[in-house]
Amino acid sequence: MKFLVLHGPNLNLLGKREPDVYGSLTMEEINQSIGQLAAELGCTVAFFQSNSEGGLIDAIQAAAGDCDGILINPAAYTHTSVAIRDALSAVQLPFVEVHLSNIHRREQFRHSSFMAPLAVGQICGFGRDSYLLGLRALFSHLENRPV
Ligand code: CA2
Repeated sequence: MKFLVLHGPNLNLLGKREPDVYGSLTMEEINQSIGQLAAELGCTVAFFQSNSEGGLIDAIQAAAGDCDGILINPAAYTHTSVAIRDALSAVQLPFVEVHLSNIHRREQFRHSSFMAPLAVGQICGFGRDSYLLGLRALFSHLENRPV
């Protein structure tokens, strides 16, 4: 099984700015943990980060036919992007939406997600563990899926 791990805008700054909100781990360190878990589970992961909507959409489209599912933190685009939602809907790949912070206990504008209604599920508030829990959930979802 192969998964695409997608990071949205500004997540490349993790560990370098605002550690009080998003923690002190860098995106590379989070990716390393995801890679370790993937090896334990026996699956493969590919990583991609973009600060642009188009970059993320191109990656989602390219995942069709190449990946079995997507683990995505759309970052601020969660709350704004119909285009990313449409791309996820078009490729018909199961995906899990993850967030480092608990978006539901933050500002009102972060409470809604254009992607969540299409997702297998959403995990937020656990920092790096949101990604690890998300990968486990996506993996189990696909393993248990009746053929
Ligand atoms: O909690 C999350 O994972 C978010 O997706 C992070 C987004 C935010 O817009 C969402 O509402 C929740 C922001 C990512 C920005 O990342 C930064 C990292 C370091 C310094 C500044 C921003």
